[in-house]
Amino acid sequence: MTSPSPSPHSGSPAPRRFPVVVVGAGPAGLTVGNILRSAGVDCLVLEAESREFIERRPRAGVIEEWAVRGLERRGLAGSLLERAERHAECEFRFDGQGYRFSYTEMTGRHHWVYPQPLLVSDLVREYADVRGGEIRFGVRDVALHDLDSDRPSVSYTDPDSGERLLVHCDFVAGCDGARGASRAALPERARISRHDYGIGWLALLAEAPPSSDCVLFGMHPAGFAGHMARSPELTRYYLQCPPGDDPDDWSHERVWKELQRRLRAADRPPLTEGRLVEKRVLDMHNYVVEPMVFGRLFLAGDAAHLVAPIAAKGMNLALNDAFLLGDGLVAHLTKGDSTGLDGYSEACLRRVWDYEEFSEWLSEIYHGTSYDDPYRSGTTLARLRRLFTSPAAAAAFAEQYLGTADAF
Ligand code: RFL
Repeated sequence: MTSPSPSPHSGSPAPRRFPVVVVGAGPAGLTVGNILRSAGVDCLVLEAESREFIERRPRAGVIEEWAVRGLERRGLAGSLLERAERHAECEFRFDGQGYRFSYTEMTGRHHWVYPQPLLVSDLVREYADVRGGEIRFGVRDVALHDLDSDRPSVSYTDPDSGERLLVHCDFVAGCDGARGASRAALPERARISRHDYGIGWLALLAEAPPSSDCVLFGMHPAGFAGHMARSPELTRYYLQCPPGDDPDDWSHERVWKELQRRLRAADRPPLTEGRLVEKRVLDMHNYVVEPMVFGRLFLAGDAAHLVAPIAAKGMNLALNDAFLLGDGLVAHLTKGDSTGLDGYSEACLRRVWDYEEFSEWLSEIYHGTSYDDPYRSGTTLARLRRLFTSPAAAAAFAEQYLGTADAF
């Protein structure tokens, strides 16, 4: 598991020192950076890609209300509150009918739709341009050192000079996603649990206005299809496909024919079609790294756990980790209170495992009718109908869909 890391070399400029080095400028890393800066704690964010790239990379769009409130409390939700759409319902389509599920009517809570690139742009601007945080884009070969000591360090290759630079710190926040340097630096004692769904999703982004005012889930014998608004001009769609399928086998015509078929419902207009600007196959899997702390390395977001986009939870988990880690680091570094850092891993993992379980449960709902197995189809349809006939089942679904359980 531990891979050899390029060592900082002795001819390089004198090492710099920061209380915290944050690796990765996604939602997790930038939120941690912003929390530190607003408390006057210095940190350095190291990002492998360019600023332009991370501000455009399309991904998530659904943010839960508790996460919006968490951003708002930390002064990070200004644009989001002005521009994001609030959703109150989702719709399940099966057996040729559409069934509306009004979660806001039931709970008073919403889902917010705000594309991840907009959130990342807001967070970078706030961190670098407003709060004066240091950030290096385009860094290469980031390596973490001496994580089990109280003098950890991070080295990287500067993209301009090509020099290998070393930064000493007290803590490393590993926020560099599923394939970053933090995962590569995990020690043997890390336990990684992985679940493969054995299915693929063709993830699509269409230059087309949303075809409904809410998220659509289509359960069809040919496979799942999903519709999620991203903006008035952009819509994300998903099509279940075999894992490892080649996106090039999915022509424009084939995609739209299949989406129209799987999302068709009586009394609903056909989907509005448009140019496909993203088309990639995701092999659906989850993993959890336990614990989320190794010496002075604190993992957050996808670096610690992946949850397939089935329930739109990944960015929400990343934000939850970032709130806990940012607050914990501030308390430790400014007041000597280490309660938050000591309980960090356990506190994050409670929500992580809950969302992992919900993702599995929802996967059976989405995919259960597509296995050419009449028994599995029968139980899946029974589960679906129960959401519309049993108030207790509906309330349990709404709580997990919105992430509002008190237990966290
Ligand atoms: P990110 O966003 O991957 O950011 C990690 C950053 O680290 C950089 N990096 C490195 N930097 C330095 N050195 C290295 N060695 C590095 N290696 C990587 C990367 O360039 C990047 O900038 O992780 P973070 O911050 O943990 O955030 C996680 C979320 O991005 C992710 O969970 C969500 O996108 C998942 N997800 C969704 N989550 C939701 O909550 N709601 C949704 O609606 C939703 N939809 C989705 C999604 C993920 C999707 N894909 C692409 C799997 C839809 C899709 C299609």
